[in-house]
Amino acid sequence: MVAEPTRADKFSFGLWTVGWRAVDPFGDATRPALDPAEAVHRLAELGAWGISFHDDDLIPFGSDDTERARHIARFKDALAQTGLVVPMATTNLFTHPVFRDGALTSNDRAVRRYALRKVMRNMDLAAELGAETYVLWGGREGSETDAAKDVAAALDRYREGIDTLAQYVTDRGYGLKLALEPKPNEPRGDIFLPTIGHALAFISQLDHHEIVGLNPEVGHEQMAGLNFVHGIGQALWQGKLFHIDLNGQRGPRYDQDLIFGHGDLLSAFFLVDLLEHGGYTGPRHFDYKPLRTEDSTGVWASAAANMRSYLLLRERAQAFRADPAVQAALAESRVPELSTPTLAPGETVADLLADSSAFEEFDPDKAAERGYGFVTLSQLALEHVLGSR
Ligand SMILES: [Mn+2]
Repeated sequence: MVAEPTRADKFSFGLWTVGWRAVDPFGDATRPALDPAEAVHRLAELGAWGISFHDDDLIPFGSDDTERARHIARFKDALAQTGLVVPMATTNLFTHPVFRDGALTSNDRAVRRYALRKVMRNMDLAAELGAETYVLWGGREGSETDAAKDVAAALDRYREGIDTLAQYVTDRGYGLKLALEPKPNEPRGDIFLPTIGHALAFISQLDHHEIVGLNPEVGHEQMAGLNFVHGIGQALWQGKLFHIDLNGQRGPRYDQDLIFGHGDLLSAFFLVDLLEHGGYTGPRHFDYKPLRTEDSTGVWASAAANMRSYLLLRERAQAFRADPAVQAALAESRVPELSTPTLAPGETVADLLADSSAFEEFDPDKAAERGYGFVTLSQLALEHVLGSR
């Protein structure tokens, strides 16, 4: 019996997910606009804990101050009525044509200055609503032709932009941490900071690197053909998994934003296992798109499906870890042995060189004879996912 979602599960959704009207490059909207206040109420009824938003999701672009205040007040009322929280907010730096060549890395300096101000304005609202994380997805930061961009200059401006925003957060005393979201392409032909690895390396170059981490998305790494579980493993290892976007993707193609678990199911299983047992305590945030085929009934069914998929996989991961056959297989595969340091406590390079058992007497042919038993382990995982154990 799988538990129903509760606030303790920390499930959150982007306002733009359930609110997606299903406009795609080939077709018009298939669904009416969703009132943000209704989104808050429906998600709360389904057992969600949080909601996130881009500035323009909540306050239509171009609203005057009076309209802006009205939209914010209605949203705050809905939050107060339901108890839903705002763990994260972000900025739309991609829809308006002014961002056609990017925002923080646009060749046009005036656009870069405007983009910084647009982010800062929404950071004020994020802090007011109690958000802990501010996400920056640079969807338009990139190019279609290598003639268009001086990459070193673009990275200089990207670094300047992120450091300026981090300085703003610090000066204002906001508790916000910044989380960069990598993506390899779409909408730009090639996007800067395309993968978790690129973004981690970029963060190491920032003055304010301590408050800047990552918001990796399942589908974005899989679009690049990469192993998302390994990427998340490294982000956790470097203390940089500030937030996560859960969804589904089937291989390197356009950004599908499927329901979590509806893409690479085994990867989703190992991801949940890692998040639940690897020390991640942040939001379980869904960034997906309800299928364009669906009406509003299907939208809410898809929101519930994301949470149920996660809970089912969490239950399966717990059963996998508790299974004595799995524990025996892990030991047989020497998985725990990888946690033993290669050098003994206090052992020096000289000690290693003096240890004839490590080299002179070591028999590589003998050591090569034994298999690792990973097939058994992998099959046990599959059987747990399929519910046969
Ligand atoms: Mn996506």
